[in-house]
Amino acid sequence: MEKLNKISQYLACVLIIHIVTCLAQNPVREHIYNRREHSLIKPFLTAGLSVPYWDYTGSVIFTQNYVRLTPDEQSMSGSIWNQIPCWNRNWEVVVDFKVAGKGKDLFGDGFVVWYARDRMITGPVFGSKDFFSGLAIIVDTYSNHNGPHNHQHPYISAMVNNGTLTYDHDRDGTHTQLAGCEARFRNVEHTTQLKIRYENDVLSVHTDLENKNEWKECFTVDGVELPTGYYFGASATTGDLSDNHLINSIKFFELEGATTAERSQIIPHAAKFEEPREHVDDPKPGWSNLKIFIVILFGMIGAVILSIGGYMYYEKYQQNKKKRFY
Ligand SMILES: [Ca+2]
Repeated sequence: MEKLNKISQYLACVLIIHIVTCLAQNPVREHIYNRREHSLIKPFLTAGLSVPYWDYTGSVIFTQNYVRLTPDEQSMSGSIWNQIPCWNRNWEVVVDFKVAGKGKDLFGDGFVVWYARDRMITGPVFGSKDFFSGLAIIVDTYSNHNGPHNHQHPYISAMVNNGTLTYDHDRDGTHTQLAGCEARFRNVEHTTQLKIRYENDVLSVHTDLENKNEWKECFTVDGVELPTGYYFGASATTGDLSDNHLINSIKFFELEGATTAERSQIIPHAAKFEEPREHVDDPKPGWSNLKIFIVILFGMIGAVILSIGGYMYYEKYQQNKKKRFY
């Protein structure tokens, strides 16, 4: 009997140690659940050649290993859209992607990961509609603009739109972005990933681009209000310049927080972002300091010559006047 007690005590001890170890390894606070209906994972195609939970437009093709949004050819455009609206208050989406092409210095245009009200509508914003409602995580590979907002490309940025803002390609969307970061991911062999996390109105984007298997912060912004009931999607476009834009997987994770329809009526809003400004053409190149100096110098010389000339004329006039009296 005593032996049985000791054994049960021992087993209880082992069980407690096991639970404590498990809790230490998997902190309870995360509560992340992968949700299949918002994810795009292999095998993409069913036996009947349909794609569960996703629709697609344009140049999209599905292979065994990836979904190709565009090929490395000019003037291509394609999008994929989740069929099921997302009712989760808090979520995380991990996009495994590949951007590669023949172009060494010139390539484009890029792709967008969407959380938007309207789906399957093609348009000018990387293959999808402008004046959208929702969130766009824009992965812009081509710099359309060298100006005051200049940064290196590729560039990842976020835009929240309530349907009234236009994405200004000529300014690479810098007038409407919440935040952004430079990123290098083209033509690499290893996996490149993007993690978009939306939790209690805080939006953060992390990248894993250097094959180190660790997340690097791109940006975090708070005060981002997004309704529930929108759709996830991805779209890409090529123009004069091109690239293969491939999606290897989209994994959706449910974070702790209510699944709610109550938030479906709120209007997308970001507390902090650059106010939309009128599209102003670049100013004509300004005068250089040297040019200004030369102009001032010649101006002064001119003024001196005029003064001397004037004085000499005056002197001569006075002399002529005196002559007339004599
Ligand atoms: Ca661009």
